[in-house]
Amino acid sequence: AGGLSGAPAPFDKGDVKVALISYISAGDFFQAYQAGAEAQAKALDIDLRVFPGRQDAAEQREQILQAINLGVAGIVVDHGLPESLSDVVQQALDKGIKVVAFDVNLNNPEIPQVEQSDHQIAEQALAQAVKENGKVFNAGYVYVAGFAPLDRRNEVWEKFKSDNSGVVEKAHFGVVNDTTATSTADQAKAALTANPDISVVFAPYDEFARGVKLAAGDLGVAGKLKIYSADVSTADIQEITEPGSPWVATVATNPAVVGAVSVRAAALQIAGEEIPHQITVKPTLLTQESLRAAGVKTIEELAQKIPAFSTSDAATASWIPDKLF
Ligand code: SR1
Repeated sequence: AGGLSGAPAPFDKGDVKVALISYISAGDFFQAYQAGAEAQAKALDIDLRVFPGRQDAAEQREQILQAINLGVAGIVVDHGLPESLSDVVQQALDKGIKVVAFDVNLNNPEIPQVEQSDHQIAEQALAQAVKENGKVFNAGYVYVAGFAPLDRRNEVWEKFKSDNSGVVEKAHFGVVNDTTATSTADQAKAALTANPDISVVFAPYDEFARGVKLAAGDLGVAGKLKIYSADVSTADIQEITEPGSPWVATVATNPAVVGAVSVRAAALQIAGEEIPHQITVKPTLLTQESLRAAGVKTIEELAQKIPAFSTSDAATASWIPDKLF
């Protein structure tokens, strides 16, 4: 505590309270997102109050009310169900609290939206699938409706299928819960057993991809399957690059960078500075081949090789330290 010299009020005095309210906390992506938010908060001398997400809409609403009562200056809402959040978020705005949304469509002009360019994530993953498999293949698709990033990726999948009549979706499955990978693996086993002609699975969330890989390994079909995903973590890199892995490509940002950008967006608003309504962190295609060739084993090593994995120019200002990783 003590504030940042040269920063605008209230950051010049320090100890600015901000809440991070997540809908999901389990899994690599959300843990890294939170770690990035915490690192950025520390660098800004923000007192970040983290409310863990348990996929519980009622609890997330309650947490927003708790944050309002704590007297926070800003709230970052990370995922969630818009219909259960809009009224409580409006209560926060009415009290002068600044709100930033990551991957949840709160449809409010006062709330900037942070996202990872989900259309690009899906487009790049599917372009790689075509590069490696051609335009004629039987596919499995992992999708759960109602999550803004997955819904945006789904728009691309639907267009891809209508543009490529040789791509046949033989099975659609997926679940998001506190054990997404293993629950998805159970469904993938059933889908792959019922449809042994599936050669490509589009699984645009790393927990989905991990589940499909687990199922393929258990069924002994990893050698005839290719999985294309979103997201990356150190554990994902290990799973993608291990010998015989069917997980051949992912398109990803560094989730820690996205967490840091979300906190910076809140800080800029609290300081009264203008920020764009849409704040996008661009993803990068990571293929199994390129990761193996580069000998990259961790997300930190990736950050050393790919500048976009160590920082983003989104939501920056001269007074905000942004070299965190
Ligand atoms: C259940 S939504 C999961 C997605 O949220 C983030 O956008 C990550 O990229 C992840 O794929």
